[in-house]
Amino acid sequence: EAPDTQQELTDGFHLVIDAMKLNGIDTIYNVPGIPITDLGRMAQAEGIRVLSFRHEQNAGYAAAIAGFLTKKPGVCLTVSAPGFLNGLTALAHATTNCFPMILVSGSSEREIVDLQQGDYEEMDQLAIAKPLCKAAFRVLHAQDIGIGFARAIRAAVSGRPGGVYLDLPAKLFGQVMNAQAGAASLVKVIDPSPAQIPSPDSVKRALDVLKSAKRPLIILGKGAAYAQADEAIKNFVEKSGVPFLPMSMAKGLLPDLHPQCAGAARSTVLKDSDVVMLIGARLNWLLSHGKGKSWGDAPKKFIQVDIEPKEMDSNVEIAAPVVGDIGSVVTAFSEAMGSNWTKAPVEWLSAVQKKREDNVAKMAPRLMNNNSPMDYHGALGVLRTIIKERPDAILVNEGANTLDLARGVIDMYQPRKRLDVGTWGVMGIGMGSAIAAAVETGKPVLAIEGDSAFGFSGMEVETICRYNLPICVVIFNNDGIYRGTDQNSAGDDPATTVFVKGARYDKMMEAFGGVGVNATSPDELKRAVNEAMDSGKPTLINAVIDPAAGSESGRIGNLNPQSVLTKK
Ligand code: OXT
Ligand code: MG
Repeated sequence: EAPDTQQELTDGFHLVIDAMKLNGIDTIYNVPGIPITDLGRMAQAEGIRVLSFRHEQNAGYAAAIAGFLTKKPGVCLTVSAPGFLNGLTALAHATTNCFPMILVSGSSEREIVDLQQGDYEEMDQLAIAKPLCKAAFRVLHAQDIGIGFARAIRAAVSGRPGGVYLDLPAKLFGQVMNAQAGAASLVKVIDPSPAQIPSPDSVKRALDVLKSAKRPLIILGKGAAYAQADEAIKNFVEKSGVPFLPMSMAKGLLPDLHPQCAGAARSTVLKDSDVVMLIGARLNWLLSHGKGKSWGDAPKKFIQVDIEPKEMDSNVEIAAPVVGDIGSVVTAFSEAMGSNWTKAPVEWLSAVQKKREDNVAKMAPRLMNNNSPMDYHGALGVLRTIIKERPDAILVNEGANTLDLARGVIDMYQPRKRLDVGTWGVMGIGMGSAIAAAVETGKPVLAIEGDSAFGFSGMEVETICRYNLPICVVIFNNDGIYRGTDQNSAGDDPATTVFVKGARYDKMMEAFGGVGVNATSPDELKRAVNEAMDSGKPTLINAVIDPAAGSESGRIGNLNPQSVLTKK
């Protein structure tokens, strides 16, 4: 009798796996350990791709960017307390950036945790996760696993996407129940992020404001890239004839070389525009909150397209708020514009194009710089050509100077190909993002990393080698944070912002069987990157950059607090 009964039972492990499979979750980014080691093993055996990382934060950043790339929640799986905490930064990052992600964490026994009796890895994880994510749930009974996952998935992707925490206490995995009842308890989430159609009044109001403009501007944020409404956005932007400014991760949504692109005329369009339409972009610090010096003195009207009503009027008055999903909104705009919409004034577009050409011309000679050691522009000049020749490759980018200069120098040609530090400017997204990009898209990845930035996730080069992923990491090695030339004026310790001089990061890659290259000139760099992109072999290139080349905090040095007492 025993074997038959066994066959009719299922358990928490399998219900978790079945719930994910039923909802199309095919990849898990994790670090194994008690109580989720077997869950990972079993999930792998059941056909889910389970990628094991060296640190949960990197697995979490991978899940977060997987959510951005796919519009499905990226799943990160961690062990209790310390593993959970390691994953939490990424969960908060996902929430801040509006990426759908679920942090699934094993946890210790409720009865012991709640009485604070000192369980193995004791922590009230649900309470700690709550303020850092969009929603947090705990499942105590096997029959609720289906509902628990359904709620987590819907919370992550509906409305404004974000991070969700799902707490699974160890005991849950071993709970058994009737297999048929178990299967019936699972929930397939129907239409997880329903279209949100904007009200016709709001569409009309927005177009009336846009029509009244003499110098209109469209700002495309990463929300617009996330929407995967690429054609609809392109149609609207082209029909309007309005110059557009892509935020960092919206670069390539329309190509940077598009005649309406104002990326290389940023200061001018912010200052001189009279009507600004924000599409999936927020008026946060990256846009100087929509006010102050960078926005000029002339009066300005804002139109804002966002799925989150609370985003409106966050920093300045929004003359025309349009609440809806971006695909539905821009489609409604194009329809309401009809066939005889008057495009934005050509004098304005010409003025923007003139400024753009001036800036591009100013930069051009610097990109040819063949110095050794390299400076940023010389090194980025060759990488820019490589992306031009391989527009479907994914570019991952972090650092300070390495980030800010690469953003300006490297043109993007396709949507969702540029992945970077996001809203928080967080160092450490590099290897997790690169791994998820390779896994989710199958495309080659070029990760351009400051030497400091790389250090936050560097151990994952082993992960890259282990899964043999087509990732080429280029480290802009200038011996430190911002610059490698700081001196400690008061003792023998190295200055706080410098690293070992002449470090050879390429050797790290060789330790795990990948290809390591030390590149000291733009020519060497070009050859090595092309080789890596052609071969698809895990590669790390130590690009030797002049330690004096960078500037403090890259383009955002103004954010460092200053006192008259310490002013140099
Ligand atoms: O129009 P104007 O004339 O103004 O010109 C603009 C454009 O029009 C023009 N442009 C072009 N010209 C010609 N051709 C082309 N194609 C072109 N395209 C544009 O160029 C200018 C500039 O354009 P841009 O960049 O668009 O405009 P701007 O004014 O810069 O925009 C403002 C911002 C705010 C939108 C933009 O700057 C931005 O997006 N910035 C993001 C900055 C950011 O997030 N930085 C990361 C954080 S910095 C710091 O915090 C660091 N830390 C601390 C730390 C962090 N972050 N995290 C954690 C977990 N712990 C600690 C650390 C440790 S950075 C860092 C490490 C740094 O060292 P590394 O070794 O890694 O890096 P290196 O510096 O290389 O050594
Ligand atoms: Mg550096």
